Amino acid sequence: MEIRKVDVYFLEMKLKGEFRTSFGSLLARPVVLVRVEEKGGEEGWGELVAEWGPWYSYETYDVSLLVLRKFIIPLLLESEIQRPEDFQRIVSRVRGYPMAKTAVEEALVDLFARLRRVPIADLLGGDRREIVSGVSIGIKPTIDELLSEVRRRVEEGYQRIKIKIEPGFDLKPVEAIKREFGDIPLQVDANGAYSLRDIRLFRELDKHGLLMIEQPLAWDDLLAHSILSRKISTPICLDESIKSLQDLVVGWMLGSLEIVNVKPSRVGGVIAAREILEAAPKLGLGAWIGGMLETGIGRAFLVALASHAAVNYPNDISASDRYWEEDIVEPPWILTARGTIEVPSRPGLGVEVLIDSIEKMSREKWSMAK
Ligand code: OSB
Ligand code: MG
Repeated sequence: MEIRKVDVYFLEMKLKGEFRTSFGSLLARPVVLVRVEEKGGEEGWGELVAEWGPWYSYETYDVSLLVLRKFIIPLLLESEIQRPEDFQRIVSRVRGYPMAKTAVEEALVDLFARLRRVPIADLLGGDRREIVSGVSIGIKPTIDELLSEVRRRVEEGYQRIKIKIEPGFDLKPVEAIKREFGDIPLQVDANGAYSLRDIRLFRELDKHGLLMIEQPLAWDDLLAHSILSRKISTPICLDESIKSLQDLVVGWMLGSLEIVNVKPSRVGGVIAAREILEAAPKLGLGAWIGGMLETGIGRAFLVALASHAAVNYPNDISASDRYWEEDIVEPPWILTARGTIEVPSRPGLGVEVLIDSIEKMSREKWSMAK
C-alpha cells in the first residue's frame, strides 16, 4: 500500500435530539473524517469521534486535528506501510491521542480490505452475519419523557436498553422502567459520576437485576472499582477506565470488572480493539462494543468488531436513524425485525460513502500528499 494522499474533513452534524450524560449535553457532534488514497487511486475512510470538550476523554476534535496534521499524517506519509498492523508502530512515538490514531487506522483497514476485496469484518476477526443491537438513552428532564423514549426504542425492536444515570437521576428511573416494562434487559451507565461514598445507592440498584452497571466510579480509578465490585452483585462494566489491553489485564487482576465495553476510539484503534476482544474470554470477562454516536462510517467498524465471537452482550450499536436525519453512507444502517444489524459482505466498509454530502456539509477540508 503506497499512500499518496490523505484528506481530512471537518463537519458539524446535528443530532436528532439532545443526548445528555452525567458529563454534559450534546445537540450536535463535531465529525472529523479521514480519507486515505493509495497510488492506484483506491481509497479508505475512517472517523474521529472526539467531542467539543475534554469530558469523556482529554481528546477534543480541534486538538486531534492539530495532532493529525503535525504528527500522525506526516509520519504515515513518510513511512512504508504494508499492512494496517504496521500503523501502530509508525505512530508509536506519539503518546496518547487514541481517537486521532483510530481514525487513520480505520481508513487504512478499509483501504486494505477494498484492495483485497474482503469486508472489514474479515480483517478484524469477525464471523457473525448479524450483530445484536441495543440502544443508549440519555438523561431526560422527567421520568415520563424517559419512559416514552424507552417505549419507542422497545417498539423499534432494540434488544436491550441502556440508560444514562447521574446523582439525582438513578434509582427512580430504573424503578419506573422496571414497573412499566417488567423484566426487559436493562443496564445503566454513570460515566464516572459516583464515588465509594454512594454505596447505599449501589445496594439499592443491586436489587433490580440490571445486566450491568457501566463505569460507576472515576475514569482513572481501577482500585475503587475493585472495592465496589466486592460489595455488589451487579456485574461492573468498565468503559473509560480501559484504555489498553494492559488496563484490561490490571483491571482483571484487581477484580475491578466483569465486563468490558470495547470502543476502538478509546483503545487506539480497531486492531487494539480486536486484541482486547480476543483477551476477554481468556480472562473470563464479558465483552460488547460501545459507541460514540458515530456516523455511518465509524459505525461500520463497530458492526464489524461486534461480529467477533467474543462479544457476548448486546452492543451500543443502533441504526443510523437513532442519531441522524440523514447519514453519510448508503444504505444507512438499519435495524432488522430481529433487533439486529446485518454485517455487510461487500468489500471494505460494506456501505457506500456519500462523498457529495460530505463535501457539501464540510466546514473545513485539507489534504496532505507525499
Ligand atoms: O459512555 O458509552 C458512553 C456516547 C458518547 C460518549 C460516551 C458514551 C456514549 C454512549 C452512546 O453511551 C453510545 C452510542 O449510541 O453511540
Ligand atoms: Mg459508557
